[in-house]
Amino acid sequence: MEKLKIAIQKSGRLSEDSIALLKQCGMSFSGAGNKLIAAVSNFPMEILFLRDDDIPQYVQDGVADIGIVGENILLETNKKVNTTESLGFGKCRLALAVPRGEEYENISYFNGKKIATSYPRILKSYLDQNKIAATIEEISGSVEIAPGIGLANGVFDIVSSGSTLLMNGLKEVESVLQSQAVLISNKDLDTVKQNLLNQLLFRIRAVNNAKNFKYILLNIPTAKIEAVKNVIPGMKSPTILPLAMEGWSSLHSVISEEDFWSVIDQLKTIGAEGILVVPIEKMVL
Ligand code: PRT
Ligand code: ZN
Repeated sequence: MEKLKIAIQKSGRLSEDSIALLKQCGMSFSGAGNKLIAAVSNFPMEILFLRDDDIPQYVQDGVADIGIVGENILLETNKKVNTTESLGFGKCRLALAVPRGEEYENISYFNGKKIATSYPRILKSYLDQNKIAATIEEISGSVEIAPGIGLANGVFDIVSSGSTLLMNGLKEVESVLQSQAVLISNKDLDTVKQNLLNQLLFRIRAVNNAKNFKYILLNIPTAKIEAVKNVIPGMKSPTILPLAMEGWSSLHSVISEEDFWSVIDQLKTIGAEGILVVPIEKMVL
């Protein structure tokens, strides 16, 4: 039987979330981290553990059918693959930074300057777009130390919390690209593999939808049900059950994580009691 081969990062910032996502999608496997390949026992799938930089190439060449990789790597390697789904983890940005003491007004600062980066392709296209003539110094790691040792005037690197820049006396001056982990796929999957990919996508969406919502249960005076309905956005039709206590009902619904705290506050004001909020494991819409 044909198997869908998925490439994920062997060990690094995307590994844990990639493995967790596959497990939440019901994939049963072991040996992650110390093997090159793991077989999934309950789905026609094989997992290849690779360096993130190599994943787009492997997917383009069909050594892997699909892969999980950061958009930063996908854009930099510029391979011909389909971007199938954004996964919502591994979020970061690619940014330009300069020594904290520098006076910086706008991007023209970089004219005639030298910028150290591991992302020369993305940087070049950004500089070209902005008509900036700067020298790109390509280095493969520890980019943030380049200005301190006199190798460059600024850096173009991944930032997430900003603490690496801070520790190296740098300040972010331009945020160039937002990135997150994405599912990529080979452009010529046969129908069997395309079908398997569709099944996986169905599961990924159910898992990721669920992450954005909570199940809420609360007790409310029956007379206040209309008011509650107005507070919970997007609620089609809540489940309402009478409580043993006269004049009170139990209301069940789904609310989005984003609205969570403001909704809870309003519900309390309306008179809701015994509010329970429960995580949802899967959500099929
Ligand atoms: O060994 P392999 O080549 O597979 O791994 P790697 O070392 O090249 O990559 P890894 O594991 O560091 O990152 C994998 C992917 O995670 C990246 O390609 C991004 O898509 C994503 N990601 C998310 C990050 C970060 N957040 C991040 N903070 N990748 C790197 N960083 C580094 C950054 O380079 C900088 O040194 O963390 C530092 C900045 O972090 P803050 O929080 O101090 O700003
Ligand atoms: Zn890498």
